[in-house]
Amino acid sequence: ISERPDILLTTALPAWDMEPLEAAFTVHKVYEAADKAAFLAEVGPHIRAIATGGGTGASADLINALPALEIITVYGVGIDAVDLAAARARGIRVTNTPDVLTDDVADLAVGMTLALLRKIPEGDAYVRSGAWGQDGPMGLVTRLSGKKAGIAGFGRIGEAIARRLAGFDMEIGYYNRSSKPDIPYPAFATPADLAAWCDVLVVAVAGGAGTTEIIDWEVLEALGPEGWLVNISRGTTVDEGALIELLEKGAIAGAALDVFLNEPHVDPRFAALSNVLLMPHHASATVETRQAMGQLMRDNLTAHFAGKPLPTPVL
Ligand code: 8YV
Repeated sequence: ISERPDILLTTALPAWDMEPLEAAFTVHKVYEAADKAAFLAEVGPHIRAIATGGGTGASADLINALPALEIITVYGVGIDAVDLAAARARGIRVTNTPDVLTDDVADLAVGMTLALLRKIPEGDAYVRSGAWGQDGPMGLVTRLSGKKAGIAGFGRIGEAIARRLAGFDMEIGYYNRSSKPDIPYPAFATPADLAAWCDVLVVAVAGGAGTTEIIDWEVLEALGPEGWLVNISRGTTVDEGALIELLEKGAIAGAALDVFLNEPHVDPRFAALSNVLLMPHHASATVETRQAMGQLMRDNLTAHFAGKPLPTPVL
């Protein structure tokens, strides 16, 4: 019998995480298995914990294939890919990595907003290609300051984005499903109301069934041809088909997206659009934040197996 509890790792982690994880646990890398079902049939009965990513999560099928499962630790703040009902039904604990990634996610939202309106990637390409010398100055772009930023989802990350965009002298408004009495910015009753008011709509809602396509055709139309969309939440929160159609017709000005419906396999129509800025789900992907996320995930595992209170429980 191993003294190191058996854990199922569903996603590759940096070496700085693997070393301490493998020192404390017997780590089974399901993502490396050629035959996942056979792998699970073999190691499944011993697995006491799942360590998983925000996008990968843990399905009911996976949870139910692991009879000794006690805890699911998510390397990410979003727990929408974990079947919480299946976990709850078996009394399985769930943890995530809130707070440690807030600043970096908010930074990327701001960076993408600036890059989108100021056309920073286009400017870089303009210099590199020699177009500047050949064709003269690049076309004019859009100012950020003085414009209205609408934050859809005013949790920790939404609030951090608002604080930063206020520093760029943007006017801030927000939509949140529950009221936020201490927030100094105007609240809007629906995402469509917020979209109709703002110039830049930043989506920072949690993913999951409750927010699926919360940014729908109506909201995008309300944003309008002078309006910009920024999404750092989940691909599911935006009606992607509607977004692409409206971008193609110029019915919204542009979009900066860090998340997509079928990521990492992004709808190829995005790449054909000139009014989008595309990022590979990178908002939390700094060395500093990823180290903190790995540490917090291990802290939750260690606390669980020591019978101590979990640092960041969801369930
Ligand atoms: C991912 C994220 O977890 O925190 C989240 O919810 O989406 C990201 O931080 C990251 O890609 C690792 O899976």
